[in-house]
Amino acid sequence: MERDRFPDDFLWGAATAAYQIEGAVSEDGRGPSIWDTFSHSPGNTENGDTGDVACDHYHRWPDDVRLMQNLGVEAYRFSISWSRVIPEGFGQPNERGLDFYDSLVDGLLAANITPFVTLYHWDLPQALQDKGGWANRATVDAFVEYADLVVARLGDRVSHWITHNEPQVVTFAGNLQGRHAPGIQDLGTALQVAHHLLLSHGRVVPVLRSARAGAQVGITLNLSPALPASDSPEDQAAAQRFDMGNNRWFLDPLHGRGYPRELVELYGDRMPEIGDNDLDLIATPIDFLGVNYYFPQTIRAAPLSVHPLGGQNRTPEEEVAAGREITAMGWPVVPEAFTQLLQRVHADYAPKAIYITENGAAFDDKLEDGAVHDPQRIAYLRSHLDAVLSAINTGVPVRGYFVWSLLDNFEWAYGYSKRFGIVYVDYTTQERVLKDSARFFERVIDESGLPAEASPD
Ligand code: IFM
Repeated sequence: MERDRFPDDFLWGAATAAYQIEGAVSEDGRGPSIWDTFSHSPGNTENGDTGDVACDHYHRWPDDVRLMQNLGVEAYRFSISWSRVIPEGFGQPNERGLDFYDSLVDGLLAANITPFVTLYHWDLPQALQDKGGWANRATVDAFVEYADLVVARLGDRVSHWITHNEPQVVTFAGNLQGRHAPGIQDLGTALQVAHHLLLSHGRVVPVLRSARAGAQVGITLNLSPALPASDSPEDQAAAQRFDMGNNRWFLDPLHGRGYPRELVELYGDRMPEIGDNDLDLIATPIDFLGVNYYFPQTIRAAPLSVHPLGGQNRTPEEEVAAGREITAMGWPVVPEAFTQLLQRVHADYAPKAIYITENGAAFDDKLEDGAVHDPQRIAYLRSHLDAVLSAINTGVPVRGYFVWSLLDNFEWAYGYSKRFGIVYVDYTTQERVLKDSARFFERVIDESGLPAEASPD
């Protein structure tokens, strides 16, 4: 029988990341990360925005926890700033940085909110980048040391761990396109970075799992389905290569299949150095796969000189011309692709469990008379939650959903110009205002299902 409610034990959460919300970048001994350097270099972010203050969550976290508690949020996914707890990336730990996360975890547990801790959400300590960053194999060892430290401090209370957030973005936005920190544009470097991210993941899985009986460890991938722009064999092949390069490049090795052969040949001498045991380590079994879904890509064939995968995605204007709604990011709204993606991941890789670790949308929200009416976000959340329910109804083991994001925050190269929160942040006063979508999400949690739509009259 089709269920119209989510399972009783389905977990409802909200997600954030350290550099996007914490601020306090020079406080209590925190060292600089690559995002401090990158955002402070002219021309890298919209309006020159930086994470220096962000949502000031470092000081306001008790209010933010209370806010989640009031909404009925059951789990909170946050990331640890590596350079806050080890300012130089390896070596000397910073006790005051550890104290911050220690108090946050205690505060969450006291509010009955389950912490989901991400170790790496893009903010590599600058000191490690100065030594080659993720392209340097020594960074993998530093990551293991970092995981050891965090587990020693939080592992008695944290049961859910995510090693990396979206290694695809770190790889390509950060090291091929240069639009994210550290701003490198080199395919060989990018592929070496991807390999080391995956290797570091595999190496810390047992470290995190050892923390506590029953600890669950996973990795979060941003998966973007690749839809061919037409039936032509060229577009179909380009879409398949896109899928190999962005989705399967991470999914396949994590599931013991190594890197997709066709691309290994295409990349040729730009392929990374791979140690003898690396692929086995990368395939260390995990307890869950974190899936971040926002939108699919519609791909048409293009010369290799245009894109290393020989494909090009449709522009926002083309998406609109094709009849699709787009968000403030220019991303098309395609909930049915979410169901298909989850079914495909289940069919092809059969992870033990899946958590939707991010899903949400940016729109041009306005604070008017103390309220933020965001019907488009509510519609987006409704249709995407419905898509998750459809996947569950066909047997996909989705165990929870984290909305991106709890708060409006620093949206990387877009600075503060894009608002993803269900809670509006007034950056001049740091006041938090619940958007209508926060009230909607509160009802979803309460009913563990989709509230009936209000009738138009
Ligand atoms: O803000 C980001 C987040 O850091 C990672 N996933 C996508 C979000 C929206 O772009």
